[in-house]
Amino acid sequence: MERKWWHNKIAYQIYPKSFLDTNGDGIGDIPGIIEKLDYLKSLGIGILWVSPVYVSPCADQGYDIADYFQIDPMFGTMEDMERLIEEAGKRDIKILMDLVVNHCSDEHEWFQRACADPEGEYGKYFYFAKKENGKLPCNWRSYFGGSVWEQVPGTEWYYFHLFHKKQPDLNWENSRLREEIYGMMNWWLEKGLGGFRVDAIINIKKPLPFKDYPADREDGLCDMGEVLNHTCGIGEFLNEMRDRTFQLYDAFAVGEVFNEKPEELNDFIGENGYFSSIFDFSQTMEGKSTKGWHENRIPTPDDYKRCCFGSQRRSEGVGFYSNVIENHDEPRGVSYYLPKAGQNDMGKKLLAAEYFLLKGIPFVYQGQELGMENMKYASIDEIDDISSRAEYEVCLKAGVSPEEALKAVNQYSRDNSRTPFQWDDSCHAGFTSGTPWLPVNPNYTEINAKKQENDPDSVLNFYRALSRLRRDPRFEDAFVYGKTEPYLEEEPGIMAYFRRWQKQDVLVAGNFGDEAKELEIPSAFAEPERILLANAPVEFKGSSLVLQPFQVAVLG
Ligand code: TEU
Ligand code: CA
Repeated sequence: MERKWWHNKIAYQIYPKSFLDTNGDGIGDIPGIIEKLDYLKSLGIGILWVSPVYVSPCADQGYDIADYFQIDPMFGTMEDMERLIEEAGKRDIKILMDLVVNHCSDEHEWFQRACADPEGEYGKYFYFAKKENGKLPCNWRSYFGGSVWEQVPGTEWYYFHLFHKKQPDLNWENSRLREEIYGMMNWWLEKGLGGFRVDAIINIKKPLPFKDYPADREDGLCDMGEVLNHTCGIGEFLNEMRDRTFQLYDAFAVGEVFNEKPEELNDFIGENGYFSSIFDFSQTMEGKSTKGWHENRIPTPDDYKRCCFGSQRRSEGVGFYSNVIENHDEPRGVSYYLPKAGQNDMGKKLLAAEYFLLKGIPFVYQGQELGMENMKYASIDEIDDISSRAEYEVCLKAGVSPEEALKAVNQYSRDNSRTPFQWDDSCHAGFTSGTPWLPVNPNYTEINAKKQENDPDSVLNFYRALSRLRRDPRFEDAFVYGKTEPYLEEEPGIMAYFRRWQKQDVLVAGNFGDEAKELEIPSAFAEPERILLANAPVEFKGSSLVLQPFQVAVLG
């Protein structure tokens, strides 16, 4: 396999609005990111994905772009962005912009022109239709609830949106639209970007002509998962996009892809795949229901292990997944994958080591390195996120009590991970001198970067150690290119694996159970000098490794 510059990188996701506010308006900004580049460097970060900072009315927190060529004043200026790229570059950190091209904002000039003349040139940048015999072209349910069709006020026209109605879908069948997008991407790449995180990209291909699929709820609509099962031919767009953009710049592109079939993985991330990598969402998808959040089931540690190992097997010899435990769309990983008894520093380090040392590119979401946790919401009125509000309604419509619906929102709300970064124990966690746009998690007095900075046993310093270990020349090839070999896979509560590469051999072993366990390991590993990292003192009994509850040990 040809070695690429991104193979051995550790990536970090910034949700700018909640990272650091430097001008007191309560909104994180680009100067705030620049201020913390040394902090990120101290974590060994080599790739920085910045969630959208383009001009946006913020119906979906920047994922509704009104101008792809301008920075929204709430985040700063284009000069700030250029300075970020430059300053990051000095520290050997590459910036990824978020590429949101399945849709734009309804306030984008293209859409404004399209609405003025749906049959004109810009109308073809979107999907417009009229009812026929009183019926819309299809009964698909948008991701944020309700029909994908929305009426253009004062006309008989409807436009298509897979997400919020303020996010009209772009028509990728139109080659002029595609040219506009590639031109825009290359304009950004010319600025020295490292590449893109590619948003919601599986949705750009629609199975046409539009038609109904069987309804799966009382609303008479059908889930997009079903529609995507009927979709083929996205490869033509994605190959073209790669050839016309990423490839010309040796850029890193990580796709937000949920539904790749095993036999398609090579097309997505193989040697000449559409993307450099795609996120592994197998654990994220585990237990999710199409009926709504109230029907979801939280994965157990054994589910988690099965998902991770499944992905490791599928991708072996094919390419690199990007590994995450959370992002801006998910609850905090430590509040989700860890059993209650393990939701403490010990458990947080266990989960960190387990996912971070898998094959693939580890992505850390801001605050994850501190072990930031879910928020507690006492009422739906405290929720900002449009998707959570819509899901709350879905629960109520399904006959779930308001208490249960609120419980589901507490568990799954996207706001959980969007609360401001906890820098210190001063007012608003040091995030802003003003009023934060979203309340800070009250646990900031306990969980904050300043407190963890000087504590050698903090979660933060454990992440730093993990990141140093991954780049340790003695083991780097094993961690980057080595095969993942599950060990004692059937042992409940235990997640253990080897990473093997030529003469380098590493064993990662962790206990998600609340009782100590003795694991028989190859005797060569059962030596104190082979302990590379652990979250508690490691004990050997002959050639057995004794793991306390929520203990993890890395041996090599
Ligand atoms: O997400 C795409 C997506 O399909 C889901 O993550 C979706 O947001 C979630 O299931 C709803 O609860 C991307 C972005 O990551 C997300 O923030 C945006 O809202 C979405 O695209 C639209 O741009
Ligand atoms: Ca600000």
